[in-house]
Amino acid sequence: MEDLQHQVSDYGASQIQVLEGLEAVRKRPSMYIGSTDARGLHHLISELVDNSIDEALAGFCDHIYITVHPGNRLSVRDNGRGIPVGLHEQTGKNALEVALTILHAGGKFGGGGYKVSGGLHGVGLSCVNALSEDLRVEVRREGKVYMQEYRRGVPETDVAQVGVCDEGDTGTMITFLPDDTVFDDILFSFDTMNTRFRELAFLNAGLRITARDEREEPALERSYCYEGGIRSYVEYLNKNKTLLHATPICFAARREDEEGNENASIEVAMQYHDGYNELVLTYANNIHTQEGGAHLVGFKSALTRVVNDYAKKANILKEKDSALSGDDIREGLTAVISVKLTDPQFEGQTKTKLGNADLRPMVDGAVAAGLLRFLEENPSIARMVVEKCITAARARDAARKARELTRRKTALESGSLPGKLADCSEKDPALCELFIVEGDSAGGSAKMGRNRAIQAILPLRGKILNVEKARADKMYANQEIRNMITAFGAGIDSDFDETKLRYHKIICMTDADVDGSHIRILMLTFFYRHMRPLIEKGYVYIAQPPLYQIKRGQTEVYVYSDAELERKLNEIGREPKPNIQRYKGLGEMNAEQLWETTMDPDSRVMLQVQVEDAAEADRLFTLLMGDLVEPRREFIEQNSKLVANLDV
Ligand code: 0RA
Repeated sequence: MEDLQHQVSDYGASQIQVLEGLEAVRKRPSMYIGSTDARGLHHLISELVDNSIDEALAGFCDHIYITVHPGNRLSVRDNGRGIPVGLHEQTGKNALEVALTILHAGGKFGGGGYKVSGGLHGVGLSCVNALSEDLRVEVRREGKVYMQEYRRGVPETDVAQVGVCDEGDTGTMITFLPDDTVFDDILFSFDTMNTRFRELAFLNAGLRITARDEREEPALERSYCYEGGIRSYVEYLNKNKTLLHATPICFAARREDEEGNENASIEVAMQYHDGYNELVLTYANNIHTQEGGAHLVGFKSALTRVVNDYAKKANILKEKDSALSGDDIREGLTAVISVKLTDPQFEGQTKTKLGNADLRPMVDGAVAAGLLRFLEENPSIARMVVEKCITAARARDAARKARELTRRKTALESGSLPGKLADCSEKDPALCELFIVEGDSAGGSAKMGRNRAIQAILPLRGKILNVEKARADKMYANQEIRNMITAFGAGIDSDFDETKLRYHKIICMTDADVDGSHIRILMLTFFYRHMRPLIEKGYVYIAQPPLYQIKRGQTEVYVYSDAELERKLNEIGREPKPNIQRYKGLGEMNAEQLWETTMDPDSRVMLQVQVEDAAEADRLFTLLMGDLVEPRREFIEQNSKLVANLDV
């Protein structure tokens, strides 16, 4: 009797804890999933998929299915062992219910092994449950099918057996509807999720991830599985590049503790191309370590040391020459470093810097040994790589001189701004906007139509230099580029200083045609490659001039897309026939029209450029600006997609 009472009161206490826990998540969702915008919404998918990935890392699951159902209900299913079902001693509840209601319980009982969900994402299943209008979990284990349903994190039913299945048919399926009273919008983006699924498939060789979008008719399906793992990832990233060697160079190593249990594994794949950009992506337990850390430091130090040693030994670099810098050696390099470890330490501002110091010598050792061997076994490739590094060093030298010249010149001209710039009178950068306008004639209208207090205009003549195909020294010599650098006032490359930026809105205003979109891409490429904080911090915008003017009598309305034209015409009626004018260029609008439709802060529509994913952005810019003409044309034809791809 006493015992029973004890149990009952324990149960009561744990029940209250659960409700308090989930209530906390619902009250402050951003504390648990970062935000309640599109990013937070997609975080819910990661929470579930990460648990299934953990099951894959443990070696029990090789296929994950994600389905978006009509109405934005989403399910994640895997063929792992299935979340345990049965009495959970500590709480007296079903273990499955515990996994779904106790914060951080999700995939964590068991211990040991590599875990994604132990990293940033560790808030688990219960968090998704708390933020779902409804959720249903189905587990297949030991020939039985179990099910439980929830509303906003509260059980609607007990865990119950609802059927039977084959003994070998095991797994977990979770289906949920995000709570529309929590999220700004519950629209899942199939593109956004697939970018992550592809990345996860690269990082976990052999794992298959299949995604279906059943909101479309017919349904869309994408399936990702790469037997080559990160080797395939590097091949994918380098797809539209001209390569210096046919296949990526790969290294791997593992480490065990005293009992012989593996506690760390590292994998590296790298490949040089003939371009100028460096792309080194690092991961720890499948989490993109944006701030780098021990694994990146180990890789860089080994690479710099080994290439210098080899270059001297092979007498390509002479005794008197100065050593090649790490930057020179990484020019034109694409690399992926993926480490998995049992106790990842995430540090840094965004908790994406790997802290485990012991990983540094481990990665250094594996890369040094593997790379030296590769260079010695492939002397002709080795010579090409070293010569490319030497050229990079010379170009960097020339660029530095050119940059110093630009800087000195600016100083001599006593801070003078480009002659073509029509500046604004306001001095507080937070209030200032700079329109970069295609063509002198549109520039003229913009100058006349603007609000002089806060809006500055910089006209650009013709196409600007394609920086993707020019080394830095040539870039600094280009007048249009120099005008932008001086107008922005914040410097460039390693000198870039955001605090000196003269405008907090930099707005690309180009025609709504193929040339306009090309110029816009050239500008964005320049910003992305040489003033990346501009894009990362959201200072760059794309103006949206209207496509049509509809006029009837004294009324004029502007519309910005074909779909909107259709809608507007239905709204106002087609009789008497309105006059529809299609704008081909900004130059066709007078100053007043340009202000009214595109520049007036109170009524304009602008797109903010955001690049969330470095890998995708790099691929995109290579694709757009690189040597291969075919994919570029295809891209320009579907230009509207750029916006979607850049997530603006
Ligand atoms: C803990 C123990 C066991 C499986 C899981 C967690 C598990 C959790 C999730 C979440 C999504 N899919 C999952 N698959 C498995 C297995 C315990 C055992 O069978 O020995």
